Amino acid sequence: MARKHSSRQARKASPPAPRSRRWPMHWPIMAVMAALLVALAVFWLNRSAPPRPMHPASPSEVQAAVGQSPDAPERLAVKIVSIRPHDPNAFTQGLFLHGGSLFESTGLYGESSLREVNPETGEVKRRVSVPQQYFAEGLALADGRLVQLTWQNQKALVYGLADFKTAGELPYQGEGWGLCSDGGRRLVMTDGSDRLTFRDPKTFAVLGEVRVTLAGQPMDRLNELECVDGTIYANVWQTDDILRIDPASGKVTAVVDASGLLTPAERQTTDVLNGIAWDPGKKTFLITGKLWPKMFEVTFVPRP
Ligand SMILES: [Ca+2]
Repeated sequence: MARKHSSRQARKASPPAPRSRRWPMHWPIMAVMAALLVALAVFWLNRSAPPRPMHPASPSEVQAAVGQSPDAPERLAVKIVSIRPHDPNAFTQGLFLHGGSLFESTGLYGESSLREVNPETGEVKRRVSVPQQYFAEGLALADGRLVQLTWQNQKALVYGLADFKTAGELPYQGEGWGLCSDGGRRLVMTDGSDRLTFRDPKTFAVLGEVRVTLAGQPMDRLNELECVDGTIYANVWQTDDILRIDPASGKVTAVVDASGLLTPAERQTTDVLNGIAWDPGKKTFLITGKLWPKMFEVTFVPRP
């Protein structure tokens, strides 16, 4: 008690302590100043950080950013050779030419199909429906059979080339997007990422994989594929860009700007570009897309 009393007295009696009297008067000002400094720092940091894109950069955007550096891939455009009809109800997911016929896989639940199409007229010569639980994706010829990916069922559907009869299933892990046959030696598959997976054409076993980069940046959303003499072409989902890829390194060696094939009015009723088929006889590509009313026979030329 005595100590308490005496100390209270002492405090009361002692002269004002300059520090303790000034501090209570100024701390709100200092707190406000500190808050202002923090706010300024946050503002400055946000300003100096690169803007976050609303979506991953498209290959064309990355290429434009790279400019003419030694790492920059070739800039190509499409030159139209001819225009053919395409079933506007075909939600194209896979496309390739074999023996003068076009083989096409179409997607969507309840609407997926496997087709043989006349490449000149767009006439559907044969068509089988895919069971409604599957959303069909990429298509390729593998070991003499047609192999059709499914989006999320983790199995490929196998058909006889001559009769389109079901001939088994091949399991895999992850999503199925695009597929092409690399000279019959191996299959190349995409899954919506930046990865190309190489698979055994008979067993579908994984033989290896490579990540695709453009000037060091990963290129994801790789979709429909076309294997052409050891080079891989992939269109990029939700863009009009087609990439030419070196499968050994994963490096993009050219970006093909395939925009402008459809008219603005046609774009209103169609989905994205998704279909590349190489014609080895004519050295041209057939390009189409989901619900596109046309197929375009094109060559890839230097961009103007
Ligand atoms: Ca293809």
